Amino acid sequence: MRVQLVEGDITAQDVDAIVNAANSSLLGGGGVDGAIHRAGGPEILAACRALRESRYADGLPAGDAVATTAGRLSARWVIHTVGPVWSAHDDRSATLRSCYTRSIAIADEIGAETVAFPLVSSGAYGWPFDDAVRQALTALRGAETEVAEARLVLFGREAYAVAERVL
Ligand code: AR6
Repeated sequence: MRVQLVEGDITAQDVDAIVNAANSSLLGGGGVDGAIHRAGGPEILAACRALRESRYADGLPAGDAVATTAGRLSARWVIHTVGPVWSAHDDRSATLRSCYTRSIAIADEIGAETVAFPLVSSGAYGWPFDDAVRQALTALRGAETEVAEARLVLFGREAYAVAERVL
């Protein structure tokens, strides 16, 4: 799998699947989650509600991932994953890497060949930016998959510059 850094808005990526940095409720939020629901429209929320009424009555656990329609986005699917909240005294990095590897496994299941990721947990969930990039790249580079391309989408020039330095 090719892994590359891209600067931009994840909702504008021309890929088969877009990964959402959601929360366990799957019912929307701010940041990248809000942007994806706004751009994709109400079909995504309806699909998330259906998941809460069936497989994920207690919510989607941190580190796991699940796919829904992408509504009116150009992607076919949104893969929702839930990052861990940063903790200075508890190492949750395996859960963060699992967001990437589980999302790639879901992409394999649905047949997505190109997947765009946001930098999970690096916003509202407070993960230090450099380390969030490091965890993402470690997880993606180690993944065994049929996915041809994973794009890590950095929001803004500064975020992109920092990620490039880490790379
Ligand atoms: N495209 C790409 N990246 C973006 C975009 C965008 N349109 N918008 C923001 N980012 P966050 P988290 C970047 O907070 O830390 C939500 O409320 C942003 O700059 O979206 O995993 C959920 O519902 C940051 O680097 O996700 C959860 O409650 C990165 O995306 C909670 O936030 C992730 O920031 C999840 O927090």
